[in-house]
Amino acid sequence: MRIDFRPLRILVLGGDGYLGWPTALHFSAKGHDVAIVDNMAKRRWEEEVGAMPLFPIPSLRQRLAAWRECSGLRIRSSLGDIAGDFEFLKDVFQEFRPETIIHYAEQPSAPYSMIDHRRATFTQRNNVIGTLNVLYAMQEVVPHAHLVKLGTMGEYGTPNIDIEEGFIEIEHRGRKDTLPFPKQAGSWYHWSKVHDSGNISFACRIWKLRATDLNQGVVYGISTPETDMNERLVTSFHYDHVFGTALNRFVVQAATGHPITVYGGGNQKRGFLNIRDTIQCVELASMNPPAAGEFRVFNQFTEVFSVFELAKAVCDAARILGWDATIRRIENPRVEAEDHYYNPRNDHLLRLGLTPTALSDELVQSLLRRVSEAKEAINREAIMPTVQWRQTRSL
Ligand code: USQ
Repeated sequence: MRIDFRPLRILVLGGDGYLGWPTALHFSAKGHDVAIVDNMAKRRWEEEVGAMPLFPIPSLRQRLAAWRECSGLRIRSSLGDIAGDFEFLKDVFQEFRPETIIHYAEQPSAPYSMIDHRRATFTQRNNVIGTLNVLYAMQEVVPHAHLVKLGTMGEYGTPNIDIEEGFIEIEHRGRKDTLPFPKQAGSWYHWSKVHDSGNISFACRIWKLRATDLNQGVVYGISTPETDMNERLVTSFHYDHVFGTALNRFVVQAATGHPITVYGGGNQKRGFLNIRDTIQCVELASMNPPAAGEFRVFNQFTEVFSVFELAKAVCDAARILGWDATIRRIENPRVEAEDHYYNPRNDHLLRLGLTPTALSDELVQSLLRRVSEAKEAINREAIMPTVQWRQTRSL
């Protein structure tokens, strides 16, 4: 489907983060009226676990000033905690009256949620209550707005059947129904997203809200057209064992000569997508809103790889550059299936016009080159995993 342009008031919750920042820039560049809400929590969690982004990130105020200088465009911002301060959130909604609310404002790391009891309960309180507050504020202030919520493919786990998009038609004892697809999440973080999905679906049913739950796979990459405009517009790229995602970690490991850390056998499969495709998907969802009362679920990934295939792709690309990269299978700190069937569907976004960015040698090489520019800043101490699913303890 084509994206017909109509400028919208778009509120990006979590607009200072890895995905929130480039999303806000993209919608602003497209001519939408964009506002950001953030409480800078991610920056605090990074300090807490000693996991700083690869490239230094200016303050939100400095980033927004840099965007104004580079593009001539203004993005508004409000600092506050959507989970802890409902009145603040309602005030923002009342003042900005968003037509689309893109919600990234959650604790995004599975390992962080598995550190200990404090982080587990924090993750669920922060994520579940934050989303519940968004639903209540929508219902009271902007009931016609469209909620675009970042969920995760990890909600489904790895069942031995094809993974549908949110729902499955079931025949049971002679009767049929379309029911939510079974959820078998693999961390307290992933379960927080399951609880969010249930709450959003219920809010759509009782209040006729409209929402799209984007069950996203593992994102990789750093470059978007807007963040590439100036070094002060860079997004927060993590390679540490708490906030770094698989491919981003592997690229940094290869660039520093650290063996690539494949957890366990490496046959665990996941859906992956480039950061540019995250933004493409969020845009497609935003420009094609659901009907009032509709709760729809899109699976948001472009390709499926096993962890070992991913490690091998990085290794091969590094060798083409003449770097000496190796793969090391280490004991899996997580509890997850390592040999399993995996066939998730992603038809909805393709039907809306998603044009996937394939993981190629060139793409991995350009990521490797980009990361190696900051080689001196890489903290090798942050690479090996210390959070154990079987035995959660403090860092
Ligand atoms: N893995 C390794 N080696 C590493 C890091 C990870 O083998 O050094 C493996 C993990 O065991 C897992 C897979 O790679 O099987 C993916 O791990 P990840 O850390 O890249 O991703 P995950 O913890 O699942 O979480 C990330 C994001 C989260 C998002 C999720 C999508 O942090 O916000 O929801 O990807 S999904 O995985 O589809 O649930």
